[in-house]
This record gives sequence, structure tokens and C-alpha cells, in this order.
Amino acid sequence: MMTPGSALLRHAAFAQVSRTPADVFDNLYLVFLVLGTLVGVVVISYTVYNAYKYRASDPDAEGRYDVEETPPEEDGDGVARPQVGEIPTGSGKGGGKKLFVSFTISAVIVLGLIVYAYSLFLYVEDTNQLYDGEDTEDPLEIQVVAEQFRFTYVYPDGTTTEELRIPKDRPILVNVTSQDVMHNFGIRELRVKADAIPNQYNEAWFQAEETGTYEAICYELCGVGHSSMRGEEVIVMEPEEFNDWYDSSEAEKAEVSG
Ligand SMILES: [Cu+2]
Repeated sequence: MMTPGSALLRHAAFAQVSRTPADVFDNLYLVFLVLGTLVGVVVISYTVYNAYKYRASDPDAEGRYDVEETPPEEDGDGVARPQVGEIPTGSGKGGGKKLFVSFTISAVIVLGLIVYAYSLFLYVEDTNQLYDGEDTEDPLEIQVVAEQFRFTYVYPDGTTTEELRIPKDRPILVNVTSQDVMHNFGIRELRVKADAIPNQYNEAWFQAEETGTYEAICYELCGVGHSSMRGEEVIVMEPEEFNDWYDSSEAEKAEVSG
């Protein structure tokens, strides 16, 4: 379970830890959540504040509201207030500055988010970096073949399984394709998802940080059996345990799978 606090800590420690796509997406979500909440609170509070500040005054003796006895320019404070139907220009006491400041802040936030989100996107999309690390293991490349209505996993040594067994703490590079119609391969908890399209290979990578069993789900409506294309078939193992399994014979593997 990841709390916003732990995400913040991990965010701060980016330089040290290797960033998995799960880290990236969770941080992106956190940034949008915090900024969105902040902007929402500011905008709504300011709206409510002004609605209250400029509320209708009490009616006069004849029951009329907001009757201006003198022309706006001459009512003492020197402020030319917009008339009904007039678009505010931001002129007058502090108006231009307010307009400028609010536009600038909005532009900085929006442009900042675009640059930030796009740089994360480039990072996640770049699978070449997985081979660059000198003291890290190369990724485990697994071919994911979708068909109506199941996924099949092909390992580098030719091992073919119907459940995805992977070691933790090692990048997994999946090469996703389909034998019939379009599917979409995804594991929610590991924040990985890729289209499975006939005659096409789509790469995606992820890294599991905890052992356990996860669900691989088809996220593209692919036929009458689509809803059955899900199940607890992703098994994250300790690296040694995984190596033992991977080095065992086909027959032994079949036995483990039951
Ligand atoms: Cu499917």
C-alpha cells in the first residue's frame, strides 16, 4: 500500500533509487492530485469570497437593490466599475496586476505540467536505458502472445507458459503481440499496459518490488470470452527461486504450474 507520504519520500530520493514505471505513474498521480486540489481550493475560495463581498446590499425604501446614486467615476473612491454587459479590462486599482499575475501563474503551472509529464513519458518509453546500467542486470525479455481468450508467455530460452513468473527487482521487458484480434495486456498493480495487435510488437517494461500474485487482464474488448481473460496468473518470485524454476526442465515446470 502506497501512501502519499511514502510517494513523496521516494520522489525526494529519485537520485538514489531506480525509478520503475510504477514510481513514475504514482508520482505523476500525486502531483496532479496535490496541484489540482490546491488550484481548486484557491479558485473556489476566491469565488465564494467575492460572491459574499459583492453580495446585494439591502433594498432601499422602494424595494430596489444596488441603486447607484452617483455615476461610478464620481462615487468617491475613483474606481471605474464595469457596467452590466461590459467586459472587464483589468484596468483600475490593482486590476491589471491581478490579471497579469493570475495569467502568469496559470501559464507556469500548465507549461510546467506539460514539460514534467512529457519528460516522464519519454523516460518510461525509453527501453534502451534498461541495458545501460553497469551494475544492474539486463531486463528479462518476455514475449506476450494474446489470443482469444488467453495470454501465453514465451521466455528467452523458449519456455512457454500460461502464467507469468518473474523475479522481483529486475526490469521485465514485455514484447506484446496477438494471434487473432486486438487485445490489451495489462497488470494493474505493476502499472504496465500494452496493446496486443496482430503482426505488431509493442514493448513495455515494469519492475516488481514485492513478491506476490497479481492479475493479468485483457483491457480491450476482444470477443465473447473477453471477460474471462483475467485471472491470478502473474507470480512475482524471489530471484533465486525464479532462477531455480527457470533452470528446471519443462516437465518440472509443468508440475509446478499444476
Ligand atoms: Cu482479449
